[in-house]
Amino acid sequence: MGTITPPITRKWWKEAVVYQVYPRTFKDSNGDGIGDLQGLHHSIDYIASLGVDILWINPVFQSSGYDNGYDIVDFKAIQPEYGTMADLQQVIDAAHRKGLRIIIDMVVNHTSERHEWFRSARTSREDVYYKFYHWWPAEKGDPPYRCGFFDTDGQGWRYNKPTDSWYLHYFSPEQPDLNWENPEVRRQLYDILRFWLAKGFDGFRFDALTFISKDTTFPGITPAILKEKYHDDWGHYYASGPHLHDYLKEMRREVLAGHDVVAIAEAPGIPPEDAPLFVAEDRGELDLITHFDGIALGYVPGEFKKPDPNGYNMHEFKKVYTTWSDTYNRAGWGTIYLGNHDQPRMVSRWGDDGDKFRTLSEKLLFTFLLTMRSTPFIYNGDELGMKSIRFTRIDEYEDIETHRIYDRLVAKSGDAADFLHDQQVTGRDNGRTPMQWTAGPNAGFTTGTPWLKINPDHPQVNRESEERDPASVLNYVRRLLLIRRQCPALIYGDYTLLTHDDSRVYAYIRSWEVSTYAVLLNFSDAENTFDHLLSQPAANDILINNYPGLRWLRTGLLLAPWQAVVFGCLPTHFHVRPSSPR
Ligand code: TEU
Ligand code: CA
Repeated sequence: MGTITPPITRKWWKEAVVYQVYPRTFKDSNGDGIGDLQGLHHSIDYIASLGVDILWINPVFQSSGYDNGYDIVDFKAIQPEYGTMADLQQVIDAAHRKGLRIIIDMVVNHTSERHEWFRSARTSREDVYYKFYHWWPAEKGDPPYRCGFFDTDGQGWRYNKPTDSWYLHYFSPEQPDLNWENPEVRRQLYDILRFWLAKGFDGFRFDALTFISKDTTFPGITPAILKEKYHDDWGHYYASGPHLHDYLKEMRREVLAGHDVVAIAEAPGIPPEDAPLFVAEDRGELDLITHFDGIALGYVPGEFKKPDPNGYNMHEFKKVYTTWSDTYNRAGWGTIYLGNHDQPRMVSRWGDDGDKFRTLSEKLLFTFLLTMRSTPFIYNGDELGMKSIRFTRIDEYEDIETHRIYDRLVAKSGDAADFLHDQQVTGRDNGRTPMQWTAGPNAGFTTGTPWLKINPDHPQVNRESEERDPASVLNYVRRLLLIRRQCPALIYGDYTLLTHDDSRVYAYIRSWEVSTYAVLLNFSDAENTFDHLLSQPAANDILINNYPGLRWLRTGLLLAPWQAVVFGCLPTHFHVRPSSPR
């Protein structure tokens, strides 16, 4: 990409592809059944072999283990089950030697209840750490309702006897929210961030960062207000704190400025029109945010992760990704992901994970992910085509979210059968089953007993056999990553949606200067004709195709079920007739 001058500022993190490793699930090195840093260290060659650029690891800090590391007890220590600080340093150094950048997940919205700050805070209102958290004194009556996502009573406040007050927790009661309105809290957190930059990390993925600022008058939020002002979404209210942007600017000045690092925030509750406020270069805040509009599709609005029986709708899907892509034409740069550690497996959610179409649809999803105008995130195991495990019993789950909501429903109605059924589609543990390295015992993940059941399909779906198969998902992903690297137009080029009205085919053009690419994706298990091509591209204009060939009809191209194809050639050779925007 030596000579290009894109219409926007070039940055390594715009041209990069992120690979997310959930360490618990990735590779166990000592037989205790839990993935660890040495396991990751020995897998760096594999990660580099994919052709990705940035490695994001989920939290490995000392934690009380309620939420797999998202409940931090000591921000500067490593959870012993993952290894030591020296092990982490080896991972950082090995990644750098392989030309990878590496970023760490920082959880700064809350701590563990066992963090020394909170243990001290909860003893007395006079304690210096009391003001590190948010409290509602009991003499003011019951606190105004807040949603606690992972609490059995659904409440975001928990009563603490020694202080006779309630503390705020947006997630579980074991995860009290830090009081960012207190400058001393921010000072301490910035110090922690500097500590990790000094270890050699190339940036951060900030957990739930849009939730950090709170209106400490804690106004009443009635269901009517929530509906009218916040789209019935607590995440949207939580992301509306009064000083959010002040803190992000301060963090940039105090910590990030002068470092060649990337700052990525998980950004629940942010609508596309607000995204530039976070990532426009002249704002001096963040570099990238990850939105939730895509992964919310196909769920019943207002109900907790209830799958829509009709699945997701292609019109909505195209609308979400087109809107977000257009947002960043004005300012900033986007991200795209179809799965992560909080989601079911992407092939189960967006493709068809049945035997017939699993490989084809997984390849189609990767074709989409890696040809959009955004920094793509690949979640470990998706490159093998891993699918959701679909547990049937509550005791098979480890996830705090599943357990707490199950308990809440059982307490309420004595029955959580429907919920368990829904969790087969939406549950987070679907995406957390151990990585499938081999066809052998425990998929080569561990020599011990895995912390979470391994998907029984691992004899068919595993790295070892896919390495040998040129037609595997793994090798397809490698080819796509190479193509993205070689075609700057697939990174920086304009995005133009072609199939506005088609309910099954998602097709778009990526173009920039003399390069034009057409991406054709048949999101269905039926054949579909595509008639936007006026002439037949030559065989060597096909960059990638998840089928051995193409079928041309007089009326156009006949796309096979879940067929994905990318054409590339000069715009003059390649006749494209975009449909008029709706
Ligand atoms: O996710 C939190 C997050 O913002 C959403 O998934 C949230 O549950 C949703 O907006 C509620 O409507 C992060 C981590 O990725 C997750 O693994 C942690 O459990 C969570 O924060 C708490 O730290
Ligand atoms: Ca281990």
